[in-house]
Amino acid sequence: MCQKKLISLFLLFLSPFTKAELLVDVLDTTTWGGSTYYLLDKSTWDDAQSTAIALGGNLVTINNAEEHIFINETWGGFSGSEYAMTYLWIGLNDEDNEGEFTWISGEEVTYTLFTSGEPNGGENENQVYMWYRSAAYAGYWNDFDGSRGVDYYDGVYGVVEVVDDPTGLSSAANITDLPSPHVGIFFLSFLAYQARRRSPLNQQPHADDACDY
Ligand SMILES: [Ca+2]
Ligand SMILES: [Ca+2]
Repeated sequence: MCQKKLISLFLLFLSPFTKAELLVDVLDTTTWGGSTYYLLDKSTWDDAQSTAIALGGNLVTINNAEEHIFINETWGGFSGSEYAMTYLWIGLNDEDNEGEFTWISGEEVTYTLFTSGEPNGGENENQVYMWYRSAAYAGYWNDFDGSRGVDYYDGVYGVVEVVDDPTGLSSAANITDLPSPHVGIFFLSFLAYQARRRSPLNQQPHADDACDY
């Protein structure tokens, strides 16, 4: 076999790795809070997640209200954006254990925003979207059948998150690193107690020493 043919065969072998086509098209991208986000075309939840992995991330993990608001204002149904979608897939699901919702990224669940009456789908609805059927829904969440993302009304569009900086606002690592409010209140109380003990007023005998306060 001539050398040219060998090189062609080698390039053909490499092509799936060098020209990886995404399963679902990317429509838009932006960055926020230490992550890069992609809006995918309408698809099933599984195809959106496979595409997210190919992009280096997962379907979005919404760690806090700020991240929810960011998505509302970027691609939510009433954002005014060119890509304002009625339904957005997120990474929350209860595929493994019915009723136990987890993030596909593996990050811990620190925030949820199911709309009233949801989740209600039992074993028939194991993936979650953000909902903008009317302004009143404001992106509240609904468990749904992940296989129905293409033909369901105008489709369900995946939101992908690639975490670039785990200490950013977009990540659970940022949240778990914060001391709990209880620790903060205890610490402030301790400081106030110490300040009071050291106050000159408290170092002198006082007529009201016997009083409770
Ligand atoms: Ca539901
Ligand atoms: Ca996130």
